[in-house]
Amino acid sequence: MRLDYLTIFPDYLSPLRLSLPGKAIERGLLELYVHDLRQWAHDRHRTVDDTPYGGGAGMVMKPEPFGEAFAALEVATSPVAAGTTIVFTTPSGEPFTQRLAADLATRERLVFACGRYEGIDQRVIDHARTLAEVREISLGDYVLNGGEVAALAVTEAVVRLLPGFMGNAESLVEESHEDGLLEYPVYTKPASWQGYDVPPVLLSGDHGRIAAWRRQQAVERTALRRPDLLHASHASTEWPVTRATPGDAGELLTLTRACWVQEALANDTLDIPALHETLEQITTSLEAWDTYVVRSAGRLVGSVRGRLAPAADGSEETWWDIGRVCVAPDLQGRGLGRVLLDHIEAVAPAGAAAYALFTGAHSQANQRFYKRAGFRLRADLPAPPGAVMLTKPRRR
Ligand code: 6GU
Repeated sequence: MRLDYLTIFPDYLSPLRLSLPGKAIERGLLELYVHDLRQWAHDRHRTVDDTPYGGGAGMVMKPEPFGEAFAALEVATSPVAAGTTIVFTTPSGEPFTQRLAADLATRERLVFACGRYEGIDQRVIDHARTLAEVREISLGDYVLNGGEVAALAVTEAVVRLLPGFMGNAESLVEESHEDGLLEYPVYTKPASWQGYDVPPVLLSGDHGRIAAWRRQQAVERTALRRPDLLHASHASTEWPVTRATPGDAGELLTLTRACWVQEALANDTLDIPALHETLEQITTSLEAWDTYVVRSAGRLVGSVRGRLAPAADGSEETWWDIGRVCVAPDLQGRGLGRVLLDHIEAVAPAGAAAYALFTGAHSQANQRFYKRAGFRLRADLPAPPGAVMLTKPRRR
């Protein structure tokens, strides 16, 4: 992985050479370059900011130095979705999460643009989107003086996920984090310290009881400190998947439209045919497809469907075509997509030799999701314009 940083305070990023990224550099897993943005400011004072059009407090970072920097660092990739992500650290960005870190860890190159003052001229971000994938990321709901600390935090979270950086044991811990619960409390020797005893169950040697205790502790902690997470993480075990009925058609239409619109925006596509599907078509499709839905607090929040079809590779096999894996936009990233995918695979009839599905050719996040679930890209098989096929052999 290659990391570039654009900042007016290069020294602020010197911790990158220490500890974790430092080790990754030594091992050849990482190349890292910190650039002083002022080298692309050419007036006598090497000015990088100016007053905001329309008035208001503070200063705005000028577009030209960033523009020159992107050109000098050759950040453009083609297609735009491939390889490189430009990260703008800003308090008005999307919240930084473990999931986002995992996503960034799959990229070949990250270019961090650290904002200072009141922000960066919007045209820099608009321009960046024509060069590479762009993420605007915030650490949380508070304001730092600049994006440098955020870039450090994002870097540390991403680098520790790079393949080959940490042992397998740690990557498994990562998985458990991703189940959306806070960590359970941990203890080490001595068993008794200043009158405080380690919970006896941990000394019992009974791994089943230990696992159950830890799970319960994690749930209790999460309920106390982050009830917002608990709702979601519980959902992965409590979201019941049920067969769709004709009465679900209206909500299915709403849900799939929300997903398609999101997909269209993510792919810079103005239109996709499925957006025009009517209520009647959805209702009729319930006969041709085995469709399943998930409800949370009464609301339809997930859908998936499957049907048997001749294999797309021209063999004599029958495949299980999977479609419409949709998760309500506000519940994405919490495991519901995986619940739906696991379910539709599990209900495939005995005759199916493989699973097959289409996703957007430029939907990096979708493709990563399916790859993590065992699907492989099939460039050798036909797909509608703008889409790619992925398949996964059925395990028996
Ligand atoms: Cl990424 N930047 C700034 N300036 N403040 C923040 C932040 C980022 N995340 C939280 N607060």
